[in-house]
Amino acid sequence: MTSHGKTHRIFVGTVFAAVVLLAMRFASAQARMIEVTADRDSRYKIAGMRTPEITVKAGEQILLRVTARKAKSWNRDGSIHGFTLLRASDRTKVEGWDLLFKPGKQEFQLTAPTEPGEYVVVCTVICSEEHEGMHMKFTVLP
Ligand SMILES: [Cu+2]
Repeated sequence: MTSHGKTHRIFVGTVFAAVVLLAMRFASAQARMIEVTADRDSRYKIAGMRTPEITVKAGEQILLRVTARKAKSWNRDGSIHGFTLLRASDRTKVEGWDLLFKPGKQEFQLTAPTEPGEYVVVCTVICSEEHEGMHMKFTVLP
């Protein structure tokens, strides 16, 4: 191979790597981050909100960053809280939004429902006698 050909290949390789890096940055910048604590008192918490609730746009990419803390009881598989999205109207589950949390920090890449409306997040782990109260409002805007 001529040195010119080699230089050209290095140049093309560098440009390709730069484009991939830019695309990755763009993709991660596009996802909206939502931080939730699933706490030891069997409550969801969101910083700055007295009553936690989530509002997203239909079809939006979401990065859900969760901190989970053990309450009084947990599942045999080690899950300490759940996070399942239900349609408020008929309490049916939204596909892809049936999550289980382990202790500590974890992240989920999710896509918001495409149908605008009212939803509710519920905990699916019997995490304490307060478990029934572990829910929050979730709104999908058009
Ligand atoms: Cu819970």
